[in-house]
Amino acid sequence: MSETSAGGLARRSFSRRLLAGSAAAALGPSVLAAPSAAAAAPSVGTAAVRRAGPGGEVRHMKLYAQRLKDDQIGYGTEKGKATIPGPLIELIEGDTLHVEFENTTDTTVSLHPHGVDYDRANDGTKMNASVVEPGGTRTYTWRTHAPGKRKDGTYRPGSAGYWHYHDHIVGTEHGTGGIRAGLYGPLVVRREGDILPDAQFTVVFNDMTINNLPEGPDFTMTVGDRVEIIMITHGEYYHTFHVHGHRWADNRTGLLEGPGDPSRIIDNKITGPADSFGFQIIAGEEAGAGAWMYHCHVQSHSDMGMAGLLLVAQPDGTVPGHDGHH
Ligand SMILES: [Cu+2]
Repeated sequence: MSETSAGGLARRSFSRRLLAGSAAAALGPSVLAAPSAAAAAPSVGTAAVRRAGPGGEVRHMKLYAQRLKDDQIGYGTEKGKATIPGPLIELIEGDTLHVEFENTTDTTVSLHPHGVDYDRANDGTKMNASVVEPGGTRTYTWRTHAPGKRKDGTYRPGSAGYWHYHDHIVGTEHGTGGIRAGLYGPLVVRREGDILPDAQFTVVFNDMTINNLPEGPDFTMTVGDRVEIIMITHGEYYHTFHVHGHRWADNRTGLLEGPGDPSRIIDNKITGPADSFGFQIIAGEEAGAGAWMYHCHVQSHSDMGMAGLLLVAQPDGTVPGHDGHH
């Protein structure tokens, strides 16, 4: 469908089938929008940013494990609507989340989070007797906390970060088969005052796939949008994550705190199994509208399909230099 890139390079490895449906699924629903996010309209290209309100809420959600086509398995917030990656779960430091998890598959599955606080009963492992048999339901409880000082005067980190969750029992007691099949998803914990994005996309390097697709999904946005990328790696390999035309700060939020913030600015980051990070960009800032690649920069990996596009549209919806299928 698309013949050449702006640079004239044959888009051999980018001749992709249209993956609009998959891309939409990859975005996933933001199941737990931050409280202050609901009120204000997205402030695209304006001076005002929206910020996370205070934490401390007790939240509840339903999550289902479901078999999908081609031996894949996914998590979803509604029965029959599982996606790979699973739904984006967002919390603010201080929040508690109760996940009522139902296993609609024919195999024992579980839910194991990274980054948040949980006790043995919520570990999601066979060892700690917290897996879910076929047809079973279990409520997992995750807690989070703000940073503070311990009694001994040392500093205790908060829970904020770009984290993720995954199965820990399908195939092996490490969930190797479940992760391979698609049982994983993003988990974002914000600190009160963190800047909220207009749009969010999750990219998971899983073995040699992105989001269990043979070629990476494309993500559509408009110039000036504050876009959050949540990047997770699973599987057997190390990768490097690179975005064209945009850069970010290599710190917790991916954003600079001020002109003196010493965080290194990068556009490429090495990432290994179970690593996760995230950042925000202003779509097309300095680069302009266009089709901007994101890809693994291990050359053989990108050549084999570990690449997709950030389709940064102009306000009229067109993407200059792109074939216009979107
Ligand atoms: Cu790679």
